[in-house]
Amino acid sequence: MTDFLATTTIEKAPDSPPADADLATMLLIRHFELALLDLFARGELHGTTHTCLGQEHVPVALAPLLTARDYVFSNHRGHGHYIARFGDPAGLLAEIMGRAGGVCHGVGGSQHVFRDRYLSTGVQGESLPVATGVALHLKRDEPGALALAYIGDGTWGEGAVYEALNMAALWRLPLLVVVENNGIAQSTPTAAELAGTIGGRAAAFGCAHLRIENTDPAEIRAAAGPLVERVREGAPLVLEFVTNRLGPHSKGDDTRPEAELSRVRAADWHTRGSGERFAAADAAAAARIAALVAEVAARPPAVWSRA
Ligand SMILES: Cc1ncc(C[n+]2csc(CCOP(=O)(O)OP(=O)(O)O)c2C)c(N)n1
Repeated sequence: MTDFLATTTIEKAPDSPPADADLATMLLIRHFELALLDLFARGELHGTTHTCLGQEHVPVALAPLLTARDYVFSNHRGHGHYIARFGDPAGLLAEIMGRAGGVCHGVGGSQHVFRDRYLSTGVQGESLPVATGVALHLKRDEPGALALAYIGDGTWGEGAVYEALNMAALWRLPLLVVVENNGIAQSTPTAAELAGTIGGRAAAFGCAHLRIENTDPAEIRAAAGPLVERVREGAPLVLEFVTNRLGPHSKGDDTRPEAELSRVRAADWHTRGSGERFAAADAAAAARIAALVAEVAARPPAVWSRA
């Protein structure tokens, strides 16, 4: 096994807040998600949602490593993936609220969003075989572009994940698998459902694996950037982020003991944020989202037509 294939870990960032632009997007996602939970609690949203509270840094770190030609396949916990990719909280909020201006005219909702080369699904593991097929197309017809698929740790329980990785590795496809390992799948701790490690799984297919225990987007990019460039040349990569799921699985369904919730809150990047720069950016993001919620709530319902 070469150094390139070996599992590497980059560890915790210092507690200083990220650079301004990254911090602003992380906070925008944070307040977007908090607003959604609030809207649900007030009975103003229907259906369901899964927030990415605690995981905001992941798509923020990756966004500048991607180009417009790359495909992104998101999952049920995808609001941050979308906002980091497009900088469009208004289109997503309108989509989730079923209001005019929704990115899919209100028919996609929280989990099924389609825009340009971005597609999300609520079906666990569904996206990886699709991303692998797209990666094959890219290799043949658009060399240099890649397909990224976000999955959770629990999604390694889906056989389709292994079939996809096998083909991607065999055919040397530009596939980037981003694992948000938050230590839990709905209500099942990872330790109770996953034998071995995610790095071991990547190694079994001869894929590179980078494990990231860091929430600073710039540090993450410095470590992951060169490996992402190799993905473009046909070296599939499993990027594993060790994260915390700060909120419930969806809305109000958190079964974790209080001690675990306290640990998760203490480790959260937002809890650890401090200083005037952080406080000012936090207040600005909260105000922007509050204004957005009021503005979108006042819009007429979304209308979808097949035309
Ligand atoms: C095929 C399939 N089975 C079950 C579900 C129900 N479900 C939605 S999310 C989830 C847990 C996902 O856990 P993980 O992959 O770790 O992601 P996380 O929710 O922690 O981000 C389950 C079981 C589903 N959406 N799709």
